[in-house]
Amino acid sequence: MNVLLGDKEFFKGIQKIKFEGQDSDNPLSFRWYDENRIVAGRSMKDWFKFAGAYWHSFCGTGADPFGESTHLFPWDQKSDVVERAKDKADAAFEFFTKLGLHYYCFHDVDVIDHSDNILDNEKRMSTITAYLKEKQKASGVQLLWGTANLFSNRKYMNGASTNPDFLVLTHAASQVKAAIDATIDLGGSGYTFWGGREGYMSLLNTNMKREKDHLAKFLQVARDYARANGFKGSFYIEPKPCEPSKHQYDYDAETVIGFLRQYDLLNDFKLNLEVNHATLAGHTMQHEMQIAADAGLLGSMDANRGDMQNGWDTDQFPNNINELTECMLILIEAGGLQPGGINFDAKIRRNSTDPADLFYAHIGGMDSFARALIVADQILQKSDYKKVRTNRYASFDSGKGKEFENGQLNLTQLRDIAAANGVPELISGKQEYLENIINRYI
Ligand code: XLS
Ligand code: NI
Ligand code: NI
Repeated sequence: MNVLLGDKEFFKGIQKIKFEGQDSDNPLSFRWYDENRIVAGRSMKDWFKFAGAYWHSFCGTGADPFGESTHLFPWDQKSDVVERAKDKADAAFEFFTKLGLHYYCFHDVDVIDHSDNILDNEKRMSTITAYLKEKQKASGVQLLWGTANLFSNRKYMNGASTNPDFLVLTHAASQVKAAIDATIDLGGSGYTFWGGREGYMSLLNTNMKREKDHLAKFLQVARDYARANGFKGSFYIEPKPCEPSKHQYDYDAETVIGFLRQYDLLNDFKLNLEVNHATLAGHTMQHEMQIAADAGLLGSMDANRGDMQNGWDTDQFPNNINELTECMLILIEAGGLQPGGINFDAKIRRNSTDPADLFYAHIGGMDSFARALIVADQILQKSDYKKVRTNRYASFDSGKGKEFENGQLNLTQLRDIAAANGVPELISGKQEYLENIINRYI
């Protein structure tokens, strides 16, 4: 008997997924992701710290506004709350172990059902935390980050920490406190805030300034509580512009950075960026990553992709090598995610109903990242991609350009330089040349 699986096995017939290389015909193998392979000075495992998302993989039933569940989970059958939660944990850890995921992430309500009773919920959370701790110990799988779901319960329909009703805010606080306790107890390296309903549906009934002040206060007290209780990890804000609210205060990376600066939270909070949220905000993921990296706040990442034809958060598994290669260029140049990893905040489709589908989805995502990392490393080592970009700014490297950068020239002096030097030449931005480099190394 396998000690990890005990007497139950949820993904029967699926063995540990191995790296078999590009020539393998086995769809249940990695073709690119070879966890110990060193790329740009670090193992793939360390670059990525891939994490499973409890909510999509073990709770997402496939139900949509038009239809009932299609994912009928064998771990969701028992009537006893704790027994059901343990079955789910068993299934989750069986999956993480078979796939070779060394990390996972959860919301409080993913790991165990919650009721309307705060005391009851605290008890439930500590019971399941003790169980998860055993599972972590037996498998070596670690908690990347924890979070509280402050958006599904009906009491949060007007927001959680930005709710106009103070009592609702206190309920959110009770959940965050218990989720932070669980995260600390499980040795989590991060704690995430995604503000699903922290925003508004209509400005007609909203005092935006007051709501943002409340959000900041809430983050401050959560931070203070966690630090006082020994949490050394990073807090993350996960930007998203809308959905479910019309407008969310954590709109995009730049907006969140401005907010963190305004409320003096930059020392404790970093960004957890998500691909599909970037595209919803009208950006590329590359844009969001570069903004965060430039601010030293590239903390963690939720991997997925949107649908080109639809404007919502479809959370599909990543498979676009071009897009990921551009992201990996930024990741390598930034020195990686600090201190987070890559969480598969992605869901298999409603009609993907074979137990193996969850494996295919993750294998595809992990292989896409691995291949993109290898390609990006080749580009950085072998091509003149970096040089082309650096050279565009050469006029600021010395002489008057350098003086300007150093703040040594005033507006009149700048005018005089223009008058003395004539009309600027047209200098190509070489976009297509650079785009071809990406494709060449793929
Ligand atoms: C929803 C978010 C959510 C967060 C965690 O769009 O991506 O899943 O990652 O609360
Ligand atoms: Ni997410
Ligand atoms: Ni999302």
